[in-house]
Amino acid sequence: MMKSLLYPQVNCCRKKESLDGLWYFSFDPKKEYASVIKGKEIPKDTWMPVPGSFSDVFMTAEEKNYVGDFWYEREFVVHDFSKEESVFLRFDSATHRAKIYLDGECIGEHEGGFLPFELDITDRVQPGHTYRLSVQLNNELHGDTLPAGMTIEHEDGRKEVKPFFDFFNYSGLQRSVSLLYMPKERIIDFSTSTELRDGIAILHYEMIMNTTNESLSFQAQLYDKKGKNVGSCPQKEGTIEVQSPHLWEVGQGYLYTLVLEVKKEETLIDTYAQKIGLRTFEIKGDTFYLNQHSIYLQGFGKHEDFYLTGRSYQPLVWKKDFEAMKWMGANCFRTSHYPYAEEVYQMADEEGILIIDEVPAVGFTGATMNVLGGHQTTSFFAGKPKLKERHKEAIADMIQRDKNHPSVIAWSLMNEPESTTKEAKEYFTDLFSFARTKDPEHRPCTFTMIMTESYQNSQCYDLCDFISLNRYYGWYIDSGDLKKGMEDLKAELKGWEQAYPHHPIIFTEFGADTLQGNSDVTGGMWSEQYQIQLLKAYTEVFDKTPFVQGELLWNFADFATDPSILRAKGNRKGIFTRERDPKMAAYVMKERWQGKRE
Ligand code: BDP
Repeated sequence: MMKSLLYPQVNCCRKKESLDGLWYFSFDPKKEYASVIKGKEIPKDTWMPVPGSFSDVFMTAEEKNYVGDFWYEREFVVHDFSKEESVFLRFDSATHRAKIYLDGECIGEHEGGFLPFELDITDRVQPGHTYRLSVQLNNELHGDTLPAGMTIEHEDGRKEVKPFFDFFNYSGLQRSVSLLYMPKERIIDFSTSTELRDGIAILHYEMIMNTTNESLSFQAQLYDKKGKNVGSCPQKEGTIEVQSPHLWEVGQGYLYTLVLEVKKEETLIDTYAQKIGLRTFEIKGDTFYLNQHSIYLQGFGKHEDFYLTGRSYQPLVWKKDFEAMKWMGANCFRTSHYPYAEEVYQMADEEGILIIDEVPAVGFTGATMNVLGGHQTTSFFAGKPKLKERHKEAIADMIQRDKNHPSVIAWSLMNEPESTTKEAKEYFTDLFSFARTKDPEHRPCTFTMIMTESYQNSQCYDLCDFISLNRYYGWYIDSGDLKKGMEDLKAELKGWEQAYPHHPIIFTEFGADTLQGNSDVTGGMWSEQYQIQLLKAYTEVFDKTPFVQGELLWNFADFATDPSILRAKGNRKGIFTRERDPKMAAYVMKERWQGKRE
């Protein structure tokens, strides 16, 4: 049966209890606890807040950089539930893989650290009883995991992870955990899409049930922001026409509420409500159209990353990030390099900010530093059936989870993969056609291209609905030489115009590492001046190139990475510092973006 990834909801048919808070926590370097857990508790070494990334709270390198198995454990009580209800454990994410134990018995597992999963525990629990919930996590990376990397085992048994990507491998229960009580016969998914015709918005919807019971009846109701009913349809699948619709727009995230109802005879047995936006997003020729008007994308590549709290979902940090993005006049961000917490998309819906949603397919070059050694002659994709299976599952789950958000306008299926070989071509072709079957709204699909690959050598760019370039002219290439850098940038764009005409190109990454407060009147690399000069130079070129339809700066804020000769306390390409103070370049880009190029 199809899984359900619907965001947990509390209403007259659905209940939720949060299991967030303090859990016991233990590292398990020798993988001992799984075999002893039945009947025993894991050692209560220490405790850890959920949601949280464990690394930055510790005082030793061993703990911070721990790689291998580790455990979270707590108890919970099951409340009364009826025969018509089922009980589930829901993990908003568990990074990177998890085995779940109830009173010492393994009841399920999940691979992949950035998407939710549910486990049905109805037959294992009784109302009023207390249960021990133990979660065995593992944060190793391998050549066939998403994201990709490698794990080395040292002689003393200590494991070390080498990510094939440029962000710290934070892990743990980084998002919420909850206990859900839901109707046995229920809505497990639904989809929506909007059509605009002669000033009328036509909302298409479809409910997916976990039952084929033919005696059920269905109803969909649409309410505006004031709570006024603006349309309804008495079917499982249908359309609702909205006259004079209030469209969802950038900066004006007007949201209607779609209420889905299921009745058995006259009794309401399930209901699910979600805020939705009425909007269209299309590509025609080399231009993006939001609600049939052209739109230029301006904003950031981001990370889920903050001082101390690592990659864990922190609503206040996100509130700050949205305020900062609005302050700058940004209208878009990419969820580089993994799907973010579900609440982030809800916030973007409310704010009217566009999202390019990316799966955790990063590091598919097989190099520990993608910017230096990313280009290889042998294919990363040869003989990796497991990787493709996992990649498809992540794409399917991301699309299923995020498809009803008006903020989501496109899917990014990989960041900087090797795309020059015949194995890559086969892999990508299969993946792109798979993704295209999953989204009822048929959003555009893309992958972001590494600097060493372009129209000359990539075999896969023609699968993209729009081209996404990560470019570092003036930084990794033509370092410190913006004149040469811009000549190379212009030459590349000219080449693209010939090779793939009538398609939009966006810059999903461009930027320069910059130490806040490092002022250099001669504009040397790493200075605030250089960051400004580089961004100005790129954007001047963009303004003269009509098919460049978007600029997403790398990165919104400085972020944590593994230490290396290229990284001093992380990647410093942020327009904001890690603490969210604007660097001087923020004011320059703010002025540009508030001038609104559309
Ligand atoms: C690109 C990657 C990104 C890095 C960035 C950089 O997509 O994850 O952080 O380069 O080097 O290759 O700053």
